[in-house]
Order: sequence, then structure tokens, then C-alpha cells
Amino acid sequence: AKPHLAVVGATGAVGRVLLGILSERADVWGEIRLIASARSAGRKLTVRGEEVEVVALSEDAFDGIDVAMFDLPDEVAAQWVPVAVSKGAVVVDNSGAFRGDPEVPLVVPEVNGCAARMRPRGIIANPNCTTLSMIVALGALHAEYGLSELVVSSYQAASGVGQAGAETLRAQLSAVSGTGLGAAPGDVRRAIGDTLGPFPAPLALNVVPWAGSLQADGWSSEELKIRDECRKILGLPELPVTATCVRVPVLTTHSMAVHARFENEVTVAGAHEILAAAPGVVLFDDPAAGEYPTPSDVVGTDPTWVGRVRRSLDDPRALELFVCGDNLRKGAALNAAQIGELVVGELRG
Ligand code: 11C
Repeated sequence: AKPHLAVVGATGAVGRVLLGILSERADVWGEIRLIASARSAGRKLTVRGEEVEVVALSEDAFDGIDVAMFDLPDEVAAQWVPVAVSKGAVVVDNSGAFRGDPEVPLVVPEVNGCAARMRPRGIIANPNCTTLSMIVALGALHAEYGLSELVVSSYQAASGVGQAGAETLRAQLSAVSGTGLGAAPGDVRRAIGDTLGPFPAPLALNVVPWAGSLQADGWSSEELKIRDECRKILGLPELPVTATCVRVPVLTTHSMAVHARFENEVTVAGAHEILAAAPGVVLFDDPAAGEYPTPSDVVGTDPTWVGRVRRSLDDPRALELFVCGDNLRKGAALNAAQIGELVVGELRG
């Protein structure tokens, strides 16, 4: 019999994309049960072409479930993931609650898929969408050249913070469009008034050098997550990583400018060869023809797109790259679905 899957947080931005992905990919699941907060219970969502009623999160909701994919806020996940495990499910968790736990593998199937097998707590963590938007490309380069340092600047989309982020950006864009705003200090801020939503500053006609919460010494939680998660996924606990996370007025698809330094000398031709052959990566790098990835072309696609590959002018061991990845697909739902498929492969032996 096929294993039964629960999607927990089915009505959120990631949950909805996950239902679409589960409907498109090879159907490895028996029942797909949709679970969400009591507020959303009773709603009907479509998966695999059928309407399925959402049930409220409760202990009983996990009866008979083999694998549960969670996309809930950290504190809710911290409470409910262990409940699902106690009911016998393997959990693929997309929150930040368990990523740092040494007994919880942090898995990207193209990079460290084997790590999914060692899960003493019955939990496999799915990385943050920003890490996931670049790590498949970095993993391929690391396997050949040996990564020794990473410096990253992100250009993160509004939907990274969920549906409220995307809705806020849409509302702000309609408030400023055709107004001539953006020409005087503070005019955009005044025009959008109290519709900042989950962002600390206006996002329309702007860029905001902040994502997540304030941590020690001025770093944001998002910047520290990139550091911790890249180290864990690549198995490089001492890797120097510096990230600056910036929110941009894009609905979906995170972009990253990456400076990656390696143990060995690199060439652009060699990097092109590695990236062109890497599963899950599309090399799109011909600036003479105007070819480089942009979020509005990448959104809705599965791969990690890489362009603007250059060797650093002052360091023959360093590469500069521009990388784009859909933060709701590979950045969250697709990676969770792929991990789920790894687990199904194991359950079948
Ligand atoms: C963002 N990546 O774009 C973040 C949100 O740890 O999964 C995702 C937080 C997380 O704001």
C-alpha cells in the first residue's frame, strides 16, 4: 500500500504550492490529508484533481499518517511536530524550530540526500527558502572545487514571509502606481500609511535591508540562518559565511549575488561545465545575448538558475554568480516533496 501523507499548514502560501507540486509529480502517496488551524478547517482545497476538506490540527488528525510535511510558524511547529512523530509519522518540517538540532538532518536531496536516513528524532528539516534558493548550485561547485568562503547578498521576494507578504506588496504597488511618488524623501512611506504589513519599511519602489528578527551585534536572523544552514548542509562547520539580506519588491523568487571562494583555482569554463551538468540547476549565462536569470522569468519554475558567472578579478580561487530560485517551490514546497519521496523510497525498501 502507498504511504499516507499529511500536509500541515495546507492553506498557507507554501502549503498551496505544495498541493500543486504533489498533483504534478509522480503519485507516490495513498491518502493526502490536509491539516490546518481550526480557523481553516472545513475549507476545501484541490489536490491531485480532487477536492479535499481541510481538518483541524489535533493529535487525532495524525492517525494512520506515515509522513507529515509541516509548514507552520516556528513555535507552533515546535509544539506539534513531536505530536506527529509520537503518532508514528516521519516529519519533514519547514520551520526553523529543528534545523539547528544535531539529531535532525537538514536535507537538500541534490546535495546531501543520504543525510535524510539518519533521523533519530523522526524529523527531517527543510532549509530556509533563502539558503535553498542557491545551495544546489553551490553544492555542485563545492563538490568539484571545495568551498572555503561564502559572501552573499540576497534580493528576497515578499512571499518569503508568507501570503501576508505578497498581499502587502500588491496593495502597496497599487497605492503608488501612476502617482509620481518616489521623488521626495518619505513620500512613499506617507502614501502607504499603515500598510507596512510584515515589513519594517515600505517595499513598493524601495529595497529594505532587513529580513527576520534582530539578533546579537546587528545581524538579522535570516543572515544567521544562511550561515548556519549552509555550514550544516555542506558539512563544513567552520565555513566563513557572511550574508546581507535585503527585501526587494518582487512577489516570488529570491535572488542572490554570491561571492564563493574555493580551495582550488577556478575557471569560468569549468564552472559552466559543472553547473550545466548539475541536476536541478539551469545555467543561463550569456550576457552578450542579454541572458541572465531574473525573478520574473524564473518564478513558477523548479530549478536553481545561475548566470553572471565570473572569476573574481583579484582572486583566481573565487567565483561571482547571480542565482535565482522560486522561494515557494525549490525554496520550500518542492524540496519538502523531494525529501518525502526519499522517505517513501526507504519505506518501500
Ligand atoms: C523570508 N526566508 O524570505 C524568509 C522566511 O526560516 O523558513 C522563511 C523563514 C524560515 O523572509
